Amino acid sequence: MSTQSELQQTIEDMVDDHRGILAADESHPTIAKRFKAINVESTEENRRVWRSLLLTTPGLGDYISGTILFEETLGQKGEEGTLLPQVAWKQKIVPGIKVDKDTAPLSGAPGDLITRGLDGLGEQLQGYKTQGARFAKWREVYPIARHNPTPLGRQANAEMLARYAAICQELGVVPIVEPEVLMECEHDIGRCAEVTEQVLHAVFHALHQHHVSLEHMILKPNMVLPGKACRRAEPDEVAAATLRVLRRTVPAAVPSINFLSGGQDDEEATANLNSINQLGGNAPWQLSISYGRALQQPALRTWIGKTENSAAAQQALLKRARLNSLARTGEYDPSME
Ligand code: 5MM
Repeated sequence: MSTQSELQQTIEDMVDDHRGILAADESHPTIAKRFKAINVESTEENRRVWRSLLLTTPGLGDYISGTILFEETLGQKGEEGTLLPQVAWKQKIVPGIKVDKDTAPLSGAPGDLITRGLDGLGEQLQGYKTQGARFAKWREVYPIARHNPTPLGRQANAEMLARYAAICQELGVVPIVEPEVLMECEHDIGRCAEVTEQVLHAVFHALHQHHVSLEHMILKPNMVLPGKACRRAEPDEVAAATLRVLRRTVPAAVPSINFLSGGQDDEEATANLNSINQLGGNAPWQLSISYGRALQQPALRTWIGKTENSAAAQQALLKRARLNSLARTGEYDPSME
């Protein structure tokens, strides 16, 4: 199969009008934090058990079309001895891989960050492909402050995302491009809109310069939200602000926009997606999810590391996946919770 056909097939398998992506790609420090909250130690075996529980949830493939995995998970097996990427694909959930590493301060731009991991990425991706990964994900992180992100920060981060995406596509791997403007700040929704618009503008400029095929990528942005220290915005306000920014910056050739949840609670993230789809019904892209916490948190709190809670935890995951699927068509209502 040519790389072009591989890319097209993966997009067709991942993008439709009712499913979304499950982000289960927490790095070791992040999963340790999530497990600590439920008093579970982050051992390789516990991570395997948890991620196997997620991917073997009966019916999950009705609502989830792709899952982002961490490197370790690609080589782990479920209880029946099947490799987890194959377990996912049994339910028509396309397995993918997080390839970004940690972040570091960006020299010359105090307050801005840059993500590491580009060295040797091509070789790594070839290995991940043999393990079943058909798409990849790279996240750049943008904290908001009075002078951040700086123009240099926006440009350098966009360049990284574009170089990563071009490498992926050369190898027939669909890139998820994730520029995350953080919520953990004190800004209002207007400032988030301003920054997100600048960031996405720089990202699509860089993608164009690096000849990235927009038809064969997925954008994973933040919603436009006030910082956590501010009052919470209503879903219709979030939807209007988010769609305004996306319409100004994201070309219609991009097939799907899959939001991260970014620290919103699970019901808030579903309500916001619902309003975005109600208001954006005529948008040129699918408007979907690539949630980590907002899909996993209720299941994690139900599981608390105990085998006897596994089935209930899977039901909790399935409920969030189903409600977010309803939100894809604007049919979610908080009374369904
Ligand atoms: C922003 O984080 C991504 C989406 O998760 P949320 O919906 O919870 O915001 C997520 O895919 C993230 O990139 C991974 O969990 C990896 O994060 P770390 O911080 O471990 O690299």
